[in-house]
Amino acid sequence: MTTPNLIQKAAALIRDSQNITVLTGAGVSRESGIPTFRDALDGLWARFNPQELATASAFMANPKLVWDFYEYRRDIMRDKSPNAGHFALAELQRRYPSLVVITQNIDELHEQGGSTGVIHLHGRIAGNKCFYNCQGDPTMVDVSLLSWDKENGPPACPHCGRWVRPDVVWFGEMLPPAALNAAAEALQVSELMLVIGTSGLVMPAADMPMVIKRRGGKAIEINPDDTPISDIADIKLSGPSGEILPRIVEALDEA
Ligand code: BV8
Repeated sequence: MTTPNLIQKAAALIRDSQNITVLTGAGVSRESGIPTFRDALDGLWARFNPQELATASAFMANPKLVWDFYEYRRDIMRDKSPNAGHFALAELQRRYPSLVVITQNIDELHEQGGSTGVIHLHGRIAGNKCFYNCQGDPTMVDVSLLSWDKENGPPACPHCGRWVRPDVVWFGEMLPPAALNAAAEALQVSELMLVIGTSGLVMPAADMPMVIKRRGGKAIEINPDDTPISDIADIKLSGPSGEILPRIVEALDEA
């Protein structure tokens, strides 16, 4: 449980910072009802390890299985709404317009909660593209315009007839250069990073708090559990982000 004076300390760090970066993971969407990436999958997906499904080799080996895995997750995400944590981050950005949200999440709840300029390191599940980017990287495909037999898995690219895939970054794939460059630019000038709802296991995102620390900056972690980032955080706020972030915003108004 996070004590009030830790919240006050976090608020003081925020007040003293000019360029704040925020790195979020699946935990920030947990209170919206979206299971985290490493939450146990349920139903017919319970026997799968998401990390093994989120790869190009798994998709090439069994395009229907991987396509259906993302359709399952899209169905879960479809009717979910931002939670108090997303709204609090948007309020923070209104007060500190130079604040940059860097997310590992493939949902768009930050945008729906009012955050702007969100950097998606791992893509967005709502988008699809040609697996071969046949018209250039990325060759986005609007599958709502296509009709295909869903029993066969992914639709065919309307340009080249080969597979369409979700517009997310799979393990072993490079992150989108534009997102990586935008994140690097933000990290270069940031004195403070809020690290929220990530297990800190996936590179290169998980190294970003260290980039800030190596430059003499500070890190605040918000997570009910301990992670590799907890060891380097200047302040560790243990608890759900949907509860802690609004308390931090409130504390900004106190003396
Ligand atoms: C790359 C999109 C260069 C898909 C994701 C061997 C071969 C190839 C690569 C590697 C290798 N060894 C290492 C690598 C690099 C690899 C990597 O880091 N692997 C790790 C696992 C060892 N990284 C990559 O491959 C990256 N690319 O490095 O390119 C390269 C290229 C070729 C070869 C080498 C290098 C690409 C990584 C992107 C993978 N795609 N997502 C999809 O979602 O299906 S990553 C996936 O994990 C998630 O989507 C998410 O983005 C990411 C991190 O997960 P979290 O967001 O942290 O979620 P998690 O469930 O883990 O944790 C949730 C946390 O929330 C927990 O701590 C929990 O306590 C907390 N929480 C719970 N409730 C709350 C809460 N917090 C706050 N409030 C709450 N209420």
